[in-house]
Amino acid sequence: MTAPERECDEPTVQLLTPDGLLQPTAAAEEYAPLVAGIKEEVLRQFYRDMTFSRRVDITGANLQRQGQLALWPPSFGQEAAQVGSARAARAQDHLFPSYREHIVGMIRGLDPVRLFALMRGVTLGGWDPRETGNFHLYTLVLASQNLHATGYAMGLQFDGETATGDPDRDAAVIVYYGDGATSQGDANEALVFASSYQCPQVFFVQNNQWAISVPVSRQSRHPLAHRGGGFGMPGVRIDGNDVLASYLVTRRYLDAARAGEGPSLIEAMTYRMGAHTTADDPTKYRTDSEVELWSARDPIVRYKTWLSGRGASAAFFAEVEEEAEDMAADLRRRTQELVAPPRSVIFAHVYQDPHPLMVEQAAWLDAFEHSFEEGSA
Ligand SMILES: Cc1ncc(C[n+]2csc(CCOP(=O)(O)OP(=O)(O)O)c2C)c(N)n1
Repeated sequence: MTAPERECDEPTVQLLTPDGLLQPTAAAEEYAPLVAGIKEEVLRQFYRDMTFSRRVDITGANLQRQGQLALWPPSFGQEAAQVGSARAARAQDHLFPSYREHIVGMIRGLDPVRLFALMRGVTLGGWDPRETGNFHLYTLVLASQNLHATGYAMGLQFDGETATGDPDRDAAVIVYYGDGATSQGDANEALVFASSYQCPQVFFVQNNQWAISVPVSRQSRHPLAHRGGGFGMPGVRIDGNDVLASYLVTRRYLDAARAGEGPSLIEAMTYRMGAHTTADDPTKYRTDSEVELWSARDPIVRYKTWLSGRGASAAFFAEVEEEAEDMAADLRRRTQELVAPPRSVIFAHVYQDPHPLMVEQAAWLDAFEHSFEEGSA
């Protein structure tokens, strides 16, 4: 059974229809009046962010095909879910990604060349979250970030960094994970602890319908949003391709978390338009008609239609395109200039003090590398 066949009548918060009309669903009624309160510059920024996100994806995929990156995990199609939720976070909040939240990191100030360095394999790790707006490290170990995030949220609580009543200081945590990751033990343990301790945390599930080749219908027999209720916290399904829904619903639950009202779970219904990664061929397991169905729900197209209807000019859209192209050109240039570190770096962070076996291995590697030099036997 393919993913769309499993779509059901679960109430879904949607403000913008796929045609770009502001027509809130019943579940979105309480959010509809809030749209008018979002400043025009913020609305424009959502569009800029989503355009940048897609441009970064195209750049990453192309560079991988040219042999400049080892791998690229695209977020193509998931722009609205990511941008809306990231823009809902405050400066003091902490964001824990999986491996696909490129624009979330960029919104928090991460230079995308750091992501490309990771995918090029010229760095062993990530970044210092204190320098990236509390955007924590990527992880390929599904749902490991959920435990890190809940641990962090518990820490904020124990340290009195939340629920003090000062909105400029109170902090919350948001963790991003996929529909496949919801089946991991870690994801469920994190929900238990977050609920028991009433942590200031939002669990943001991007239900992009597929866990590589496994459809969400195999992961869960009921909407993932219901998992929230099962753990004693609110669970809400949103149209993840609607940036307004993503922004307003995440803002509401992050505000609640900071105010001491505990955790919540948001299921953002979206679709991975591209491959799982550049190492995957989705035509092997999903149909063209399914992809077409979701293409018609493109998050950027609908938002552009809505913004145009509100008066955004062709000049604005052209300017954003140009900015995105400049960003991509700069990114391509800097990626190709990245230099691989010496192989000995693999020993750098294993032990604090020299370890005899490691010293021996490092010497072996050194001799091995020298054996390729001219004149070596
Ligand atoms: C603990 C663990 N088990 C298995 C894998 C292999 N794996 C990598 S991605 C993936 C599917 C993840 O799907 P989902 O959580 O829906 O996220 P998406 O990639 O669709 O964003 C799997 C099984 C892994 N990385 N980590």
